[in-house]
Amino acid sequence: AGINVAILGATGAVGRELIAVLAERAPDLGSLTCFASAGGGRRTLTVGGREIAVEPYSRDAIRPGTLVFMAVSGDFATVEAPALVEAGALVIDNSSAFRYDPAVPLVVPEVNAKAIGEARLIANPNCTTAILVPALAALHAACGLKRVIVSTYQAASGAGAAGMEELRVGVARDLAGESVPAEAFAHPLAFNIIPQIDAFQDNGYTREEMKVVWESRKILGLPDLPLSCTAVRVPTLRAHGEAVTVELERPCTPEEGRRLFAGTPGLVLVDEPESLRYPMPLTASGKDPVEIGRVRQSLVFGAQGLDFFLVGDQLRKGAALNAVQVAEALAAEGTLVLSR
Ligand code: 11C
Repeated sequence: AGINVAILGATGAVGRELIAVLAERAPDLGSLTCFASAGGGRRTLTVGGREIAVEPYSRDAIRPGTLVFMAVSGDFATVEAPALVEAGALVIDNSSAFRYDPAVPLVVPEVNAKAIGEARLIANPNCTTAILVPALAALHAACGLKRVIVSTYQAASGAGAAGMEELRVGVARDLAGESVPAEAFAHPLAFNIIPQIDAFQDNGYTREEMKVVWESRKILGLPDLPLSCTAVRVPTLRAHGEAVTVELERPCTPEEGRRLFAGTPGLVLVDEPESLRYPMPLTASGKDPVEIGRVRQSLVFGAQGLDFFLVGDQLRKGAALNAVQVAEALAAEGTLVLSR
């Protein structure tokens, strides 16, 4: 019999993507039960042309041995994830509630599947981190990372289904000469860019920028890696772009960098400037691999530096796909033995 799976937060952008990714990659599940907030009552969702029943969540509805994907708020996960683990579930949590807890593995399977060990609660990283670390890990293994600078171009989907809808409505209203709403974002996003994602911290960086720092260091196992990030919201729908500059311990030519990226699981090299092919949200959206290209020798760090650009689907590798890959890693290691 297959594994029993539950999705908490099934009606959100990440929840819906989890349903789609599981249908593609794990069609033989024992069962899939979708939950949303208890207040919403019983309802149905249409995902990929299929009608999916959505149940109001209650802790007791999760049977021991269930694999639970949580796509809910950090506050909700803080309470429910440990309770479900205690009740015998295996939980993969998409929120930031447990990412910085040293006892909870934070996993991008291409990079640190081994960190999972015997854990029954695994944290899924922030989307911006998830699409970045495979390239950084490959560079570190080949040439040693010395310093990293990242600038992001983040899509509306990072603010969930409400963010995507606000952008769609905002563009239509702006074109009609009407006022543009700003609820999911601090300012109207249509025809704008916003250099603020999440709350400002005491050091002047935003929490989104610090997530990239904290999470990349933990996943790469490089707690002191000098890394800084500027995170910017742009009016695209569901794929984040990142301009990355690295300084390396050893020289690396752009050609070597391209070869390295082309051979790295989870990345697809799109780097043919002569035919105008490079990573873009329009080509990366809805796809599993992170597009990487524009690989250049850094004008600042010379032979030991590279500049490049990557784009990854925020809802796929940035969230749902990575979570399902964590489950696949558990299964591959034989640790997806669900009952204790
Ligand atoms: C954004 N990266 O683009 C955020 C969304 O920590 O899982 C994901 C937040 C998180 O707004």
